[in-house]
Amino acid sequence: MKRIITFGTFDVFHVGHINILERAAKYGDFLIVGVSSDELNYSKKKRYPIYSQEDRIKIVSSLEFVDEVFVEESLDLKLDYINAYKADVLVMGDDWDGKFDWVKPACEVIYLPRTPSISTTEIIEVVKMIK
Ligand code: C2G
Repeated sequence: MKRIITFGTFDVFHVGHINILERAAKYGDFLIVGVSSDELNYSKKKRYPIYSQEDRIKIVSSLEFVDEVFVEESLDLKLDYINAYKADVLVMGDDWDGKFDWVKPACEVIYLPRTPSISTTEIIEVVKMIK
């Protein structure tokens, strides 16, 4: 039984998020998702996500290929989460390419290509321009 872990904010949930979670799930038998807390986002981006942590967790938990969800409180705790959830493989989008290689050899690390032409930031920009 292979356990996969991935992390993300999953704000303004879109098809790029579905695609990475669906592909991550195919690498094993059990998919665990760390959803970044509102405070972690604030510390990184100096703004809170549009969707609350509670709503983002509810959306990700509702997906049929997601088995377990927890709150990611800090980027520096990756290894602790990997160990706590007994993950065999860490999957991330390739915007993070190389950034989490330091968790090897605790687990395998795979970076998957991002879905082109869609992001939360772009959606927010487009919506802002609508009159
Ligand atoms: N993603 C993707 N294609 C897109 C947009 C996002 O494959 N068009 C992927 C990202 O590469 C990431 C996941 O979806 O693996 C979640 O993306 P974000 O919500 O932007 O998460 P992020 O803020 O990058 O994660 O430990 C990492 C943190 O949790 C932050």
